[in-house]
Amino acid sequence: MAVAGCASLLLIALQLAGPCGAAATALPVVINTWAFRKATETAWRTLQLGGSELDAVEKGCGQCEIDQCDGSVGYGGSPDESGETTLDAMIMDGNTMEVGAVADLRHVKNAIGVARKVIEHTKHTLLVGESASLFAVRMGFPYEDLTTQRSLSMYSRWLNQSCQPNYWKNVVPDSSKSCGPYKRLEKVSFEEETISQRNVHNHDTIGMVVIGKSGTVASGTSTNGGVHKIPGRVGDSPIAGAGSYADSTAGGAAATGDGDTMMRFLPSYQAVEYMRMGTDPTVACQKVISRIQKHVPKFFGAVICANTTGSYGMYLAQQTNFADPD
Ligand code: SD4
Repeated sequence: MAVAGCASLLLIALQLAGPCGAAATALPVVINTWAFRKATETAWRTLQLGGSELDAVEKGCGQCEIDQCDGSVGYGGSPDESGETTLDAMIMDGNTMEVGAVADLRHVKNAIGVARKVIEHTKHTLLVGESASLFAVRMGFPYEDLTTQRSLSMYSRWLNQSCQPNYWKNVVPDSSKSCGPYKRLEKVSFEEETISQRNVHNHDTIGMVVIGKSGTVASGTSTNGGVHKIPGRVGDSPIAGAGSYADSTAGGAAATGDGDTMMRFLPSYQAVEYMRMGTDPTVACQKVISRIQKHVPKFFGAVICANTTGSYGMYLAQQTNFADPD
């Protein structure tokens, strides 16, 4: 049996047969954001070895956490304003509609593994912060430092350039020129963001959709979020319907990009709903991106979509005036 691989900068897919892209119709299918091929292959292998769709998502995204994919997944990336790496992840079962998620997870590397334990060992959906870390330790995950030489030097470079860029506004001292600590300005102005720090170079979350032979859908994400984020910030990735969504009666979708914007629109949920109505996956992805662009033209992000026949597609909103952080 030949496995057809299909890769671009934004989407990688593995499927038993059929041409790359939206016309393919074979199950199972594994798709994920970005060119994280090892993650795709790990998920695929998991299915071939008899693992479930959830196992495949967990192992596939977990591979990226081990590999620190593009520095945007796993430990040692995206230091926040205090220099710490924190992780967001989720996993969703499209049969039972159960979700397990962790956000602002500290000191534990395998975020999607912990998210899976939230499904298996709790009646909750989302655990956050240091309390999520304590839960992880109870579940047997090691408690360790997520800082690396790379994240330390990113952090000190940022301090040396007056904490630029950052995510503050309407504060004193002027956050576009100086480091904090900041205090709020009495007069709040609503100026448009001029230069975005979110772009194709620093937003490489893994989002994955796996559809098994029988049409069972699972999805998941894992990320270390935005570089130099304000401590406590949680993005779209651990939020069901935002970071990813799975429904075995329709399909699955996952998002990558500017989570602060994307989470307001629940693009993964919306894309699955379009596919439920019969919309082609590429068009479903495009429609949800266009809806966000109507409100936030400069937003950067992408969505990948797959339906239960094994067709898949993606759409990318790429702004052109971004600043390269490196
Ligand atoms: C976030 N959406 O935390 C994530 C980052 C990301 O590709 O997608 N990177 O906003």
